[in-house]
Amino acid sequence: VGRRQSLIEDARKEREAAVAAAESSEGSEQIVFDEVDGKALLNLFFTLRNTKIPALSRTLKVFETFEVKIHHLETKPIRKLKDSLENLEYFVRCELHRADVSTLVSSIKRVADDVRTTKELKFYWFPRKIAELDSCHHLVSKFDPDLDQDHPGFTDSIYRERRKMIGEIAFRYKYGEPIPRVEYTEEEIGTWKEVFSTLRGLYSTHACSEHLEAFRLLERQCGYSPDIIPQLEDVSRFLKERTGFQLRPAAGLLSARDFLASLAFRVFQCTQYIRHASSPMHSPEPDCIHELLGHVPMLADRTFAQFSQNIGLASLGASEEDIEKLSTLYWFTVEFGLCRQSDGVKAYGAGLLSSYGELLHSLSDEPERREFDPEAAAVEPYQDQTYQSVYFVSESFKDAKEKLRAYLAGIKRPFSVRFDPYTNSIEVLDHP
Ligand code: HBI
Ligand code: NLE
Ligand code: FE
Repeated sequence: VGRRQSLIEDARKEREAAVAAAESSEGSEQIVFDEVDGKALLNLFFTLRNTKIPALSRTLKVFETFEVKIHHLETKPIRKLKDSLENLEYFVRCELHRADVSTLVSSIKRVADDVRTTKELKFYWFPRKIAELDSCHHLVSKFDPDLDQDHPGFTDSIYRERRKMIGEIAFRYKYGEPIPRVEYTEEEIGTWKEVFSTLRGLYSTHACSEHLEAFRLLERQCGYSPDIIPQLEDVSRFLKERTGFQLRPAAGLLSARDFLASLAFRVFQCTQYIRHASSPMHSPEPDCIHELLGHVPMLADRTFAQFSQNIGLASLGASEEDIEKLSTLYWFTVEFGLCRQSDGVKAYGAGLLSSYGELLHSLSDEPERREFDPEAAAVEPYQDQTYQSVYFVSESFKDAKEKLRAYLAGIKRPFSVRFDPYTNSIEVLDHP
């Protein structure tokens, strides 16, 4: 079972749990409406194409008769297939007694044409303030060492205990607090040292220039070295100064919706535990090696930071299908992206920069390399147990950012969002 399967299961659960998913009754004869405290909230659409002049006032009279409270009334030009004449469609959002709904609708049908009703177009809840990320830590059970028999830590009770302890930090964490420090054990530092030293040797030939540059800064300013596992609080402060990104502790693999939502606020959900000592060269799940060596240096780059935030903003309140596409896109760029540079193709994906096994594989003759195209990358099947067989190569971050922007602009949502950096909050602009 790949991560994709788990995401689908997760999506199904979320769908069931969600207060209401987008729903519309276009084309159906049925009357649909929302009910609140015995009142009906009705969205009514009609045209007056076959009726003569005082039609609108006659229609409104019907609303008056039923003592309907009109919340909103608007008109929109439409073109019906049958006649090429332009018509106006009326949209009325109103409130009335539940018992009057069907009589009202049939009375309207007598004076107006093309009458239809829709439910309120609802969308998934999403955080609008940065502190609301405190409720975005829904974990997926994938890769849980307690539940996954293939996890290298499954039979290691000491490792599992350790994961629980470190995970507790994330569950208790509230926005604004300093991230508690972890005193890593000798064995954990040993794992870090092995991975750090091997990767450090590969970066000059395999990592993109942006990663190399940030890595030098992290060594100088943040104590990156083979002997010390950096603390998230220190790294978070470093990033805040560079690009405004900050870290918050995560207990493991989060739902794609929660994970992506945090990016909208320039917050990166960061695991704090380390991979099992028995598999240093590759871990299928994120761990602090992956975050600190793969993600953090990239998030210190301005263009890349903006790229990441843009995916996050597009994910807010998005449909299940779009979340799936955005996380696949994230997978083939932020996690496993390659880019062309003056001295050849290099890695910028964090999943490559934190796994010496896959870093070597990605730039060898084995895998297929394709030109980055968001439309294609968003639907390319991927697996998360071992190395990828396909990688997407970008011209540059700027180019990738432009292509992504064009792709994201095509995603439909009944509203648009804007991040306000002064208040760290999301402004929502409703589309009629
Ligand atoms: N959660 N903590 C964490 N780290 C990730 O990298 C991560 C995640 N949840 C979902 C996820 N990545 C993928 O679905 C991305 O493709 C979005
Ligand atoms: N495979 C990566 C590593 O070993 O560091 C982690 C990928 C997390 C998505
Ligand atoms: Fe990652």
